[in-house]
Amino acid sequence: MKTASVAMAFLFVVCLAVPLAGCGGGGDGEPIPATGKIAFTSWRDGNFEIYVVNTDGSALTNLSSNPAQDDSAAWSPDGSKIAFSSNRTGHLDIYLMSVDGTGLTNLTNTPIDEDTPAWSPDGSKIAFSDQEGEIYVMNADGSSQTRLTDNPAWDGNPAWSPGP
Ligand SMILES: [Ca+2]
Ligand SMILES: [Ca+2]
Repeated sequence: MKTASVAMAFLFVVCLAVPLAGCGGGGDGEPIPATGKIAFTSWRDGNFEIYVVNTDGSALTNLSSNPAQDDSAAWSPDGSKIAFSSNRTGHLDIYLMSVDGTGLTNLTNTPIDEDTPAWSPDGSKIAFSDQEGEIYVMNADGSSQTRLTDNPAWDGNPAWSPGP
């Protein structure tokens, strides 16, 4: 019991000292940890917007600032970008922006609705669903959109596994 306690204490100290060496991710081949912010959707300015806030509640920032519906924020694994859905062209598309709200890119740009982006762990691909209730995957630059399901029932809300 005592040995286990000492071992746990040692592990705790090691994790504090070298947080990138394998205790919390970020080592070789691992995704860099998120930047300590929470992205969420808010109606506080009269329409859906993507906001980010620090985990202590400070530095609340509206990243989308558009009268359209902006929703379903998803951080890239390296913490540098946010994928989200917006209907600013009249239909929902999957967009990408930097974490400061710049560099907005429409990844899907189709006349039907796409929503609920989900990143692959390596950040190279994004899964999403469309208004027909099918699941798709594409490269993170919007290329090679591929439908994964073909079912008369509704399929949605994709979630990517962290490992193989
Ligand atoms: Ca909006
Ligand atoms: Ca679309």
